Amino acid sequence: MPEGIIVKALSGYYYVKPFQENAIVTGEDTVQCRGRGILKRKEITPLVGDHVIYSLTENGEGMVDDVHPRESELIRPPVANVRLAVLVFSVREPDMNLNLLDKFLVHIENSGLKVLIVLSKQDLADDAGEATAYVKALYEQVGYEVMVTSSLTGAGSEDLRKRLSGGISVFAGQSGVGKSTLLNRIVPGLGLETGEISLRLGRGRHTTRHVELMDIGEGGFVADTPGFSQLDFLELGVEELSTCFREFAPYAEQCKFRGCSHLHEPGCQVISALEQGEIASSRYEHYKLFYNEMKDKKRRY
Ligand SMILES: Nc1nc2c(ncn2[C@@H]2O[C@H](COP(=O)(O)OP(=O)(O)O)[C@@H](O)[C@H]2O)c(=O)[nH]1
Ligand SMILES: [Mg+2]
Ligand SMILES: [Zn+2]
Repeated sequence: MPEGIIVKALSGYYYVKPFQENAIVTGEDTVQCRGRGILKRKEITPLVGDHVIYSLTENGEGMVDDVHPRESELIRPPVANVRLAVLVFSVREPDMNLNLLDKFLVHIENSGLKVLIVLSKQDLADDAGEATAYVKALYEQVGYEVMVTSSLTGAGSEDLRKRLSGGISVFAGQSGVGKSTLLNRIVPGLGLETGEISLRLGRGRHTTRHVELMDIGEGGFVADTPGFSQLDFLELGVEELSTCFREFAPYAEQCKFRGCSHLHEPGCQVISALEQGEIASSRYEHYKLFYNEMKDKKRRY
């Protein structure tokens, strides 16, 4: 029986992109499928990103017969088997927002996804790229993969295209950082709306928009979803926050007190690493900020 990947789910239909010889075949048309009753009895709700087995019916449509076990499952956006979270932050317009970047990273660290940080609109840098180079080095030191791109000059887009092949990625980032322009640059003919228009339409419609995987060739699929940017820390316990700052780990192990919050305790090795410049002050400041935000939130319930 044929197999494929669900690229869209809408009004009770699943749109399945067929596989051939067990590889994702891009450029093929999707098959509009209903879910078989047996899935409901097995309590399986197919998700976008699911690898499914389906059969063709007489009317040119199909039936999803079974869903392969998931490698991962994101709740927001609801996508299965995401391999990579791509965080897009522009050098300017809007300005680089490290607070938001660290917030995204905390959230993703907690989800177990791989992360790629893309610093976009490099052509707008007004300091010969110094600030961008600093941010790149900072996050690489922490252990993240960072790419620098410009959709104007095309810099970095080929590397990014290669990085996205062969799996499902989720793009996240503020409105206007250049996500759609970047995807258009990578995939000729994709034709995503960009700029003012998409900004205006995007506002206030975040919750109702459905998720859809874009076929970007060579087995790569991308979900470009604004929903991912609405982050809160509801699911995360304040005790777990420091583990989401991965560069704290080697120091946190050596703190004098078990359950050290790394805020004021004597013998805190995270604080002494900060003082010795081994932990970036922006990262530590954001840790403190998020910690207090989480405490405040708890108090309010
Ligand atoms: N100078 C410059 N402008 C860009 C670049 N990428 C996108 N833009 C502009 O930034 C605006 C927002 O881009 P868009 O792709 O819609 O952002 P999105 O909301 O993240 O999808 C548009 O006016 C684009 O033309 C870039 O690399 N350099
Ligand atoms: Mg866009
Ligand atoms: Zn400590």
